[in-house]
Amino acid sequence: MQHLRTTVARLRPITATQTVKSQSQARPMAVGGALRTFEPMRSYTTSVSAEPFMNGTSSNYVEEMYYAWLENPRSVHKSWDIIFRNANAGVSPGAAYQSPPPLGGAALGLANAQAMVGAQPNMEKLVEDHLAVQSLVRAYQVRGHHIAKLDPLDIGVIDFDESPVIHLWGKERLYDLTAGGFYGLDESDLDKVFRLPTTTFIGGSESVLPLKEIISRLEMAYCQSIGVEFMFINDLEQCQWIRQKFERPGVMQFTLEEKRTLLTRMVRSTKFEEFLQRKWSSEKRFGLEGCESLIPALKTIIDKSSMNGVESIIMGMPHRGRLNVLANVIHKELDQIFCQFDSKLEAADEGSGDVKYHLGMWHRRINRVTDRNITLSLMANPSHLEAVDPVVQGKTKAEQFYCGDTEGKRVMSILLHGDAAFAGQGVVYETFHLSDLPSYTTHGTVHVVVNNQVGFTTDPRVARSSSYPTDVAKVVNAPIFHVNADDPEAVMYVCNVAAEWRATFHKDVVVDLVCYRRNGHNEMDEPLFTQPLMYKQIKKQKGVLQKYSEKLLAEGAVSRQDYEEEIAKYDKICEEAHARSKDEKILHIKHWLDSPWPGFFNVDGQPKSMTSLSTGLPEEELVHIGYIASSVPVEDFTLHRGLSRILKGRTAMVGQRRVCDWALGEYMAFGSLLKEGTHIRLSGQDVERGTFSHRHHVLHDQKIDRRICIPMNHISPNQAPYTVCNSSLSEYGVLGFELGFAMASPNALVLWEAQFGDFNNTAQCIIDQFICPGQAKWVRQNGIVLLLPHGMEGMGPEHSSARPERFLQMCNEDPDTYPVSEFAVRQLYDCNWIIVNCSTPANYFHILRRQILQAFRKPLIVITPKSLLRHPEAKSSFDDMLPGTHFQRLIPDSGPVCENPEAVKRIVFCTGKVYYELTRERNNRGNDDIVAIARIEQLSPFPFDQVKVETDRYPNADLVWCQEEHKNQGYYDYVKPRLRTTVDRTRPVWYAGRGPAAAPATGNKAAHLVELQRFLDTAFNLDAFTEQS
Ligand SMILES: Cc1ncc(C[n+]2csc(CCOP(=O)(O)OP(=O)(O)O)c2C)c(N)n1
Ligand SMILES: [Mg+2]
Repeated sequence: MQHLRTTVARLRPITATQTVKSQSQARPMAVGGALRTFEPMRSYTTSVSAEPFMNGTSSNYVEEMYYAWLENPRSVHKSWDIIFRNANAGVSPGAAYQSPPPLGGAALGLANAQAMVGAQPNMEKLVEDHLAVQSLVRAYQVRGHHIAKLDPLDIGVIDFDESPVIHLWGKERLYDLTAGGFYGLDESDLDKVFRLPTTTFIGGSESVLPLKEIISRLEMAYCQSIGVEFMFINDLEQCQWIRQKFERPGVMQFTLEEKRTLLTRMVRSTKFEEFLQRKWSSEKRFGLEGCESLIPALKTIIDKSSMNGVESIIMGMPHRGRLNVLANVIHKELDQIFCQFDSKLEAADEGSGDVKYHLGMWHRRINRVTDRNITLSLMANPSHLEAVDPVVQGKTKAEQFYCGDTEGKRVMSILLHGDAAFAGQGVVYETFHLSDLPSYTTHGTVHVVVNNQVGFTTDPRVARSSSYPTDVAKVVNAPIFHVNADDPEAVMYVCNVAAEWRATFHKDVVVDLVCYRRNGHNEMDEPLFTQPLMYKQIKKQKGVLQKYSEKLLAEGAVSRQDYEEEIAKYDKICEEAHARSKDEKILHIKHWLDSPWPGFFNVDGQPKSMTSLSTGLPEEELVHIGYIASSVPVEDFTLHRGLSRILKGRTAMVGQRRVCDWALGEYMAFGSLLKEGTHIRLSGQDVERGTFSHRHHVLHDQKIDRRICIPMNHISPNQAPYTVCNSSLSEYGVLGFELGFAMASPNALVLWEAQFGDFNNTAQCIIDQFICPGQAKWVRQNGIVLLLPHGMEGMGPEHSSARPERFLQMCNEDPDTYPVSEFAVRQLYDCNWIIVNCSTPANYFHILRRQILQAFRKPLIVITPKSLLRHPEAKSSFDDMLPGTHFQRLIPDSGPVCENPEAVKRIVFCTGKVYYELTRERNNRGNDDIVAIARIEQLSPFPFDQVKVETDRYPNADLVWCQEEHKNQGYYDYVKPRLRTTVDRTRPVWYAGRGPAAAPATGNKAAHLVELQRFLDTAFNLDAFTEQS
């Protein structure tokens, strides 16, 4: 909250009124050359507002126009000019309107108007005073939050230098008033009665109030423990809604029952941390001390949302207060939490697990306030702050999708943030930008910021350039409710409003809990090293529970005995759970699962089958889907001619040649899975057409704007829906979102395609923190598919490499051990992810189908081609896709080398597109009987068994790994030790490829071609390695 550049003095808005006033003070305004005077009292607030069209939201519009007219009468339409002149001239209500003067009669009309502007001298002052009141109201609405008492420490982390916080009735403010700085109102006006504008609700049932009362009510609404930021919202209905919520007199009153519930929640929140501190004083837990009201805040949002019909809430949050949220919001058994502090617990599940303040949780229970079922899940997350935000959104979207909740009425998300992370992490912005996109919206998220005014050891003044940590939310017009977290009733109030806002408008909203952090970043840290003054103040600060209980005791809302009993009761609960936790000898990470998949596994949590099924399809089905892919299955649709040609080409491939190209292979896989009931969601930048204009899953009518056709949704009447969506230009946010979507159900094929593979690195955190180790850390599987276009095609260093080396480097397989178990399935089950680089459309088709047909889920990384999309040889016959066929982990050479394998001098192993360059070169050289080429299609898990078949088949051949990527990139470092392990280190493995380099590819096309030819020469030169051997 530093740099609050606007101050109380700056409560004065820069409005037309102000400009008018300064101008009118400098010199009287002229209308049509004559001096402008004003009629008394009949002005704007009376006669104009009595015009029949001056009601509801139109009055705001008219109001703006009136300001503009005051500044320059010519800036509005003539008819309005006349209305305002007449109104000012005291024409009776309803009579101010006159038809505009005829063209050419301007002079006459003006003369009349001048005559109508009577000589009633007090009018100007009256109008100005009313406008001043209106400006005052607006000033509080816009900037009241600048002087609200938001900081429990009152140490002004916000830069209040130029902003004397002055109470209205204090001398300074009166001075301010009498100095003429307050819109021209002065002390003598305080008892005058003013009509309230329609843009305020402070009057309740009153339409007029004395100025003193107006100011007092505005102070109550906008300058106490709540600071409301909303006037930037460009929707009048929404602004009015918020005004009502905070301005209506008496809105912040609570029943005795509500106060007691709030106190109980505060007791639990506070005493939970105290209990942990007592028992494990030297353990890190990232406690909530200083923001204990977070717990009642969340519970209020949940209660209110449950009341509004929400049945499932998906939450994401960072470290701070996480254990408390698990215990007191999600209701994780306390003994399960406490036993996490026992370092002697043995891990029972597979995987390496995670620290206690990262684990997730899923729990269905009855909401006590509403008596309705509610499911709460807290997503497991890595340390990387805010990374979980898009994942939560994706999972929420998926749950909404699967239960047909198209408006977000039954499923919603809550995201918690730290102040420093919310302001600093770009993924927050990326996530906000998904919030209103048709295929990504979750229909409103409630964001809660634990704003303890520090990030680790860093002050806000050096951590962000915005006034508040929450400014990022303004990009989506989300209202922001700042609240002093030491005022639990105010916290409860804003949380209620936030939940109602979400239920009413289905848009994001932010609650900024302004608080402090009683301890260091964690319980071991010494905060005085870096925040000495802040922590001197914190040491003096009474705890919020103490303050609130004193308030309720003083009010008589609770008795001391009841209060003490409540504390004792919770203490007992904690002690008993602690005793039980000592019996726990084994840590079950499965108990911390955030996304169970009921029915997918057998009762022991194992896959229902470990066999490898054929992924082929009957010919009729291939033909049927192929024809859908070649057609426009709706009437009267005008297709682009170029696209008609493409579809015709597909028809020919299906009907005459029985072959698939890449796009058709993908179509066959998608179409068949949809037909079998699997939902498919393909998301990424420009995926609908395909970056390389090969896919065309969404057809656009060339004559009717926005009329589209998705043939994939016309495959069969009972098929599952197909979602294909161009995403926002984000990788981190969108990949996180799709990962979350894939988490919700195993029965969906969720794919994210990078525009070019290299862009995956802006989503690195999702890949490194979630996709690669997700199962190991959180025992949850995920079948997300990443399609990463890749290939050295002379396009320069960018757009060439999907960085396969990075994915391969993160595989959990041991390169030095030849696996003994059954390969095809067991290896897949044991791996952390699958990495493939298919060289044929048929293999691509099979891998996509296998992803769903296998009985467990693993992330699949597909290194996809670019030039192969149209390569004449990169076509597959239907024969390779029929029943009985399946994904080929390795494609052996089936040419002349098979006739006399003993005579083969070399096996060149390769993967992906370079295969076609190798075969072309081999044909040119005519040595296809002595050099075999084998394609490794599944890089990870490595097909040791099938590689062994090849190396055994050609006992006299040397082994070469050939790749088009540079030596320190691509696959070489991954493949070499595995090849060596396969041949038991009896034969060397030679390298043919580009040399090591810093960049993925040269920017020079000629150099690219020279490099290509050079490594092809090496690959086929049988003497190339003699000197090295
Ligand atoms: C992406 C990322 N960068 C850095 C860190 C290291 N880190 C952990 S907590 C923290 C400070 C967070 O401050 P804030 O968001 O205000 O939350 P608080 O700890 O104050 O509750 C930092 C920098 C991290 N966890 N994630
Ligand atoms: Mg912080």
